[in-house]
Amino acid sequence: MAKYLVTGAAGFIGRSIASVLLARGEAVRGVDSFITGKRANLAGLEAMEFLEGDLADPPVCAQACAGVEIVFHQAALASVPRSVADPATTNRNCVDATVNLLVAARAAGVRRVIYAGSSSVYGETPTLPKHEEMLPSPMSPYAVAKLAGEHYLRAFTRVYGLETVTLRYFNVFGPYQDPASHYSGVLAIFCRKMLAGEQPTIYGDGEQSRDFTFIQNVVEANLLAAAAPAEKVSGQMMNVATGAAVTLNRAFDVLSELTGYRGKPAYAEPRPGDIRHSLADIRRAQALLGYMPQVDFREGLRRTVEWYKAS
Ligand code: UD2
Repeated sequence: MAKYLVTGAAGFIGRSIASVLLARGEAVRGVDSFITGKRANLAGLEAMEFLEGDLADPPVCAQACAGVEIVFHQAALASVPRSVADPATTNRNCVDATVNLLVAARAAGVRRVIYAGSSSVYGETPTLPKHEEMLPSPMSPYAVAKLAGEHYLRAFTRVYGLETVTLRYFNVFGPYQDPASHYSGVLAIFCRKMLAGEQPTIYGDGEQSRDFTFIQNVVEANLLAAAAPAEKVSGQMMNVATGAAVTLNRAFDVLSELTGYRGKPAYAEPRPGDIRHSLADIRRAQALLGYMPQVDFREGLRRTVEWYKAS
């Protein structure tokens, strides 16, 4: 019987967590609807018990949670512009799915749920770095949905005693991130295009910045959140990032070096719902989890480019 459940196991972050758990010899179940997850991402995860299904269907959640002790809830429709184009579908796949999962987790006697939160919940507030005491100010339907999920987790801790932890990820990138959709993360899109010799487009002037976080740091934070004592972490939310901001223009320059791309980027209108600057204060995750980012932006990007080249 699986001890761990990874939702969104055919997605970028989910498959990365599952892979490390399996390498440790853990019994893992994965669930994915393939709305954005890819079958190809399951390669190498053959030891995982896999369930195809949509968490917006309560019976799928019940089946997924049966016998499980710890859930890594990574399934989501992760994209600001997708949520701007279709808020109801984002709500279904982020909010309904999360509530259904929590109800099933409680019914199945799951001990802890770790949730993929998002830096987008901070919104366009001038304070930098963003720290967890700040009042959230979500700007996009996606940010609202991610924040609603956090609140549901906390409510389930308060009213039912389910252990929950929210990790607010800041712009995660790395191997297995889908580069092919226009809803993909910017670094994945740029890697694919620049390796193919195609011109990438920067929305806005390129001076917007992000605390781009390499996947390995995020996986590590999840494992720490699973192992931390409940009295320290249950009902808490914390930033998971590197604590360093990089502008898109700078990211483009580093990628030019790493990919050998010789051209200039195209510039287009800024994207609606976009945030200008995002940078995390990571002291809470350091204090509560002992989290320290192991891989910095440049090294992470180097590994990512190597991976896209090889795949
Ligand atoms: C948000 C969250 C992030 C995560 C993610 C899920 C913030 C600060 N971050 O990421 O934590 O939850 O949503 O999807 O809210 N861009 C271009 N060219 C492109 C694609 C994007 O210039 O081809 C720009 C885009 O306009 C934005 C930046 O790159 O200014 C980053 O965009 P993104 O879609 O990679 O991620 P973002 O910041 O919306």
